[in-house]
Amino acid sequence: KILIIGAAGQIGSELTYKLRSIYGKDNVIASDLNYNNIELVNSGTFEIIDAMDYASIKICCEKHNIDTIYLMAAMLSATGEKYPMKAWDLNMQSLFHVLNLAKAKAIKKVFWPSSIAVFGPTTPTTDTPQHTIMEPTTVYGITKQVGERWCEYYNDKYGVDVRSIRYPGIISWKTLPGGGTTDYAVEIYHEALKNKNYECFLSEDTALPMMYMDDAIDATVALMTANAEKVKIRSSYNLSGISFTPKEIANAIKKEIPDFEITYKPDFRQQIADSWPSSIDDTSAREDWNWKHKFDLDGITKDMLKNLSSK
Ligand code: VAH
Repeated sequence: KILIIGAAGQIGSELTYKLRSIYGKDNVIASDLNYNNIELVNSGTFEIIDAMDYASIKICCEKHNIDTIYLMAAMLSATGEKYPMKAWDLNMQSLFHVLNLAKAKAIKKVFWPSSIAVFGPTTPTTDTPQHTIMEPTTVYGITKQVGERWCEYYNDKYGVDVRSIRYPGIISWKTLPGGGTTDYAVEIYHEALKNKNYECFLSEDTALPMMYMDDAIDATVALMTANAEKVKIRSSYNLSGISFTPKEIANAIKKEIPDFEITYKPDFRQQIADSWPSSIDDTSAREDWNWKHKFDLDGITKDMLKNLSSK
């Protein structure tokens, strides 16, 4: 059976629904810190797990006969800059707990999300290669860079089947933005429908790698269901769909909402965004487990506005 830790989060909540549609509702256990996401709690088996508490994870795995864990709990880039040591403790302790369960053979397989945040200002910014300089300047990015090293170490030394993807910014409508620097690209759709205008916390020409949630979920399932020998990279796979700037996403919205207006008021998150690449080379993912994205910016915009208006 599958356990999702951090199932109430942006990716965790959609992974829960997708994995239940593939493996059957009773074979996917959702968990998070509290019962706040009532829809998720009522959608199937739900357990309270504090990702920093080894015992709560171990007990849940024994109770439900878990063999695969998707560890989706983390503190993201912007929030991590406000609480550096909390971000380090949460992001690292949770990873060690799950890797050590796999090392002890209590579970068989692990998915752990990395991020383009592993890259820093000295990384080549366009078509960022799979193997390159990584000097991340955010706590979140540091935890992802170090986490990748540990994933590769546990795979190499203990044969742990851990798999990982460096997610770009992810756009989705089911959950509200959760403290990410790329979350301007989620907020903008909510504001466009509510107020027909948006004050963007990044400058108009800040290009960032992005992906629609449907593509991110499909890539995660493709990686986790690939034959183990195809998964040649055990740190984390570069992955990208598209790249765009706030100006480009605003123009895409204007095609659907002609009188939408955007203004720009960069804040501390501009420095974070400036330290990240503007586009990613994901050839390894395309070659190893035939990844390809489906959604372009117009497709994302239409789907976001349709789903948010009917929500
Ligand atoms: C963040 N959405 O902004 C996350 C992600 C690449 C960005 O890691 O922190």
